[in-house]
Amino acid sequence: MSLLGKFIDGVKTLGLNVTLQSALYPLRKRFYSAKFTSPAPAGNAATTYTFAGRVLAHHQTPAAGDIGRQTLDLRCENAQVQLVLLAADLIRVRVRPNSRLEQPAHQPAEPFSYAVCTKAADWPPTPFSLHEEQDALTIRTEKLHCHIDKNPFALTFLDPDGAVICADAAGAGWRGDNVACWKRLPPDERIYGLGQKTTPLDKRGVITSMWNRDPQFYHPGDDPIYANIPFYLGLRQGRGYGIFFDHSARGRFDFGATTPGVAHFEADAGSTPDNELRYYFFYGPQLVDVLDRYTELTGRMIMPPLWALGYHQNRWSYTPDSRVREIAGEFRARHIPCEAIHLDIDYMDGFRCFTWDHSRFPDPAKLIADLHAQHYRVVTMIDPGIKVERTYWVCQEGLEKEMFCRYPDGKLFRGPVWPGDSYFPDFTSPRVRAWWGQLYQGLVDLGVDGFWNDMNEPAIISSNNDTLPDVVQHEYDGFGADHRTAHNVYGMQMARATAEGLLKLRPDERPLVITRSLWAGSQRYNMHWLGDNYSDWPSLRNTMQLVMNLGLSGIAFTGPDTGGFVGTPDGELMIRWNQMSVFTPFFRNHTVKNSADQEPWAFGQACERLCREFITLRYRLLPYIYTAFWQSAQRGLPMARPLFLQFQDDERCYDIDDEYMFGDAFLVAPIYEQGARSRRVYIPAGQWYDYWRNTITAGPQITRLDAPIHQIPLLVRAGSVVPAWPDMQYIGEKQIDTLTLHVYPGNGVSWLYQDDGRTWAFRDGAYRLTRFVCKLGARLEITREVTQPVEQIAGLDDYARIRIKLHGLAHPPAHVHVDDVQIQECKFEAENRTAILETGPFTEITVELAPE
Ligand code: MIG
Repeated sequence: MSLLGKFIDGVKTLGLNVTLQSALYPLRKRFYSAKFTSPAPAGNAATTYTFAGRVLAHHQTPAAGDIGRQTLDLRCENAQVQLVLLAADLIRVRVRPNSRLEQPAHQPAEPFSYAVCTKAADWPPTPFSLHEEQDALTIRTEKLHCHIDKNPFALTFLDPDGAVICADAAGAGWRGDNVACWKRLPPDERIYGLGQKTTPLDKRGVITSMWNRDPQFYHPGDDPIYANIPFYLGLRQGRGYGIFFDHSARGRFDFGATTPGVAHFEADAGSTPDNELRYYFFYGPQLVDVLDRYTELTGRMIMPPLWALGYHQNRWSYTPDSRVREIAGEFRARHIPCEAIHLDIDYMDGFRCFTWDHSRFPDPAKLIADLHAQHYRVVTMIDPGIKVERTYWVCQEGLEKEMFCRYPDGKLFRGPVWPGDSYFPDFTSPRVRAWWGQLYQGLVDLGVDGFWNDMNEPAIISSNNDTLPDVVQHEYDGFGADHRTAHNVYGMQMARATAEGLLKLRPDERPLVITRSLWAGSQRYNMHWLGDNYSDWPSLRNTMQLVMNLGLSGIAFTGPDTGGFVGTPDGELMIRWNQMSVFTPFFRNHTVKNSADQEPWAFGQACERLCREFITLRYRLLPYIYTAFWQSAQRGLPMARPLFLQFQDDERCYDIDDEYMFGDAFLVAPIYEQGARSRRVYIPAGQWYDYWRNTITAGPQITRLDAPIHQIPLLVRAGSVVPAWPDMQYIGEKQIDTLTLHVYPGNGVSWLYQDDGRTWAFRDGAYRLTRFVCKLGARLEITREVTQPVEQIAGLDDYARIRIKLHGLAHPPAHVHVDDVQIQECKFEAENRTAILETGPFTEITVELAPE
């Protein structure tokens, strides 16, 4: 597009004022950067690295044989190194260049980090032994050995049998203000994680940046985008490990792209408090255990309110209020389940946060009350940028209380976003977070249920998808840092301010905060959506990689704009996308401003019917999906899991990124090609049921599964018990007294987690956990065990009746006993290969299967 064309386009969406400010922003940014960046000190230009050098002395605390927090300090030629054993499979490494030891803001004894919530002192003591040889030291725990070469200093992590898990190449080094680290990357190792990455799951051969960025629409391969997390998993020959580089500063990973066989990390860590290299090494060997530990260190997802798992409808923007009402009415009239309607930026008065446009929304309280009466939840957007305008109360307050980011000379930073030139709250200040949190009071009083934090990379609207200049200053919780170091945590701290504010304003309710930018540990405060994708097939396919990668980075709760944001899908894409989104953690339809309608009924009757069917399926599966959330909140286990997480010994799973497990039972293989009516699927070891046909397939094998337009290829693991609800239009529509258990004969353990779906009562034990064990031998046995007392819990369905659906039977069962009483009534549906029986809360069911 010509410059003029771009300009005209910009004026159409942004208005003349913002377009001009945006066009001028790069100049302004250059001016301030030049003004405040002192000529680089000699070291900054350094192209060569310095390394720790020889180990001169070491010191162990506490002394050998004592139990306590185990620390090994090493004095090297050029650095101080400290290894702290936090657990038998977790070691923290700090390398502090001698040249930086005297820096005034030098790292305190216990390093500050926005990611880490379990501090060193909080870990229980771990026994370890230290062995010294002439040229080496070795730390040994029951799970992990760490070999330390003395000349020069280098680390090798080994398993207790002596197999190398991960070894230093050049090890830790630094140049100028940067810190860096090099590890060996054997040819058969896979690398996963790093946050929201559009590249294929395995990151070998990739150079990728740690810099949260609004790409203004992205395609597969675009990098970096909104949410980057410096944590990766390595997997080789069945052994999995993890490394978390605890640096929020602008950074970069290079997995063998520049030097084959070497993985390289480097961070622009000049500004305090990142002036040391610091990383955490985790060993599995199971990757699920690495994720468990990683989320023990950086925190786990808070349980979301149940309504968050329903279907959400959005567009940029539903306005005026009559249009919102119309949409709400349509869903109910058409019997398409829907839980929440989102209000994008146009509900605000001129994009001023915490205000309403009263011409379009004259009575927000009434609108929200009416939507609540129709059983909808309402989510509103809030951006970080606060319009520069004396008469606007948030701006006024922010100025008076000094809440906004500044340049080194104290001048306020301004940058153009939706409302035009804006100030940016410094969310790295506890004071600012507390202030921001209570700004939500008005929206909470109106009854708004959930909050959506956009643009918090932070994004500036300009010709090159900009952000704040490096020289902008941040409080960084008392440590002080410039924007290079604060940038990546900015969005995380905004979402934290929102979540913490909501906890004060509505202490009994679990908050729902949806955010676009993330950093390590964000899972403690918010969920995420995938941002501005395209309405095309490659973006549908990419969703799987994005969701899996985020899950492997601690962020389990995310999902795409279903149907795609930019552009307009056709009916077929819409159907396929909805089929997949049933099996992504977050399920929301959203589209860009001025695009064609994208509601499920906008593509004709066939599409509407199938969308209805699949959204209804999502609601049926809610007890199963909620249980998967609970598992994630317990152990950091992603909900959408790459096959290798479940089948780590099967190397054929290591590169599969177009199918995944959703929870324990489902293997999902979405259709991502136009016109495809079948697809190739890798089926891992074990017995699997075709969800649609109830036929049995055995893995491992590669097979082709049929996918007529009304079906998504879907397998269920044998031995699963999948709990399900009746059809409903919204959560709470029905008092549910019958729970359906879909039983897929085989051997396995399944769970059902229940709580009130809303409050924190579960933390005091107000939850119910049921364990189902399926055993298939001469007969099928299903046991049900409630592991948490069954007293009445407010808001909990009791399931007086249980309907069992036995799948995959060629013949009616010969006998069925429920708790030793023979059941006469057992309905058999030959065409569905299903037997159905009705019972109550049982302990054991045995089924005598008829011979095939
Ligand atoms: O510059 O609020 O990703 O979901 O609809 C665009 C308008 C700002 C970006 C978000 C998108 C949202 C849009 N926002």
